[in-house]
Amino acid sequence: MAGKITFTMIKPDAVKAGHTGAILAHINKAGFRIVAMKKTQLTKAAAQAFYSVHKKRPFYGELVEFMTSGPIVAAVLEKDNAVEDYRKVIGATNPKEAAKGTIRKKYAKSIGENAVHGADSDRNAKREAAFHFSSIEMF
Ligand code: 3AN
Repeated sequence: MAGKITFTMIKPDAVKAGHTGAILAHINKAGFRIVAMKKTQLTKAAAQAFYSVHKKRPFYGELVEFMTSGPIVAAVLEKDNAVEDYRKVIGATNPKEAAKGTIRKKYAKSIGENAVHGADSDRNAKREAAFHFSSIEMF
């Protein structure tokens, strides 16, 4: 059975551009409950560890650089079928290919600076939530 939890980050481009409030409203309207949330800035070591699955990809260095370039908003979200449904809400990785009305279509600039992160599996959602929040920070 699909899990009820997913993990998201509003990335530095969207935070810098002032889209945090609109993106959180979009998330709420799509039926997600915020279980945990914080504004923070990733250190280089934290970003490298968070994206370690992408270590061999050509964009890894660029991704770590970008994700540490300014504050992010990290959040754990709850809804039935959370991971899959949230991937639909955010849209394709490349905003040019993202469906109309999705967060990335509305707020993302490019494939690298794409406004939000969404976990891609239940296992990663749990890992990523635990990376940013302790059990007493989730409600
Ligand atoms: P998604 O975030 O849609 O799950 P992934 O897991 O393939 O996409 O990529 C993780 C992150 O790496 C993306 N959110 C994006 O910021 C960055 N990224 C992916 N592909 C590229 C690319 N071709 N060039 C630059 N950055 C990329």
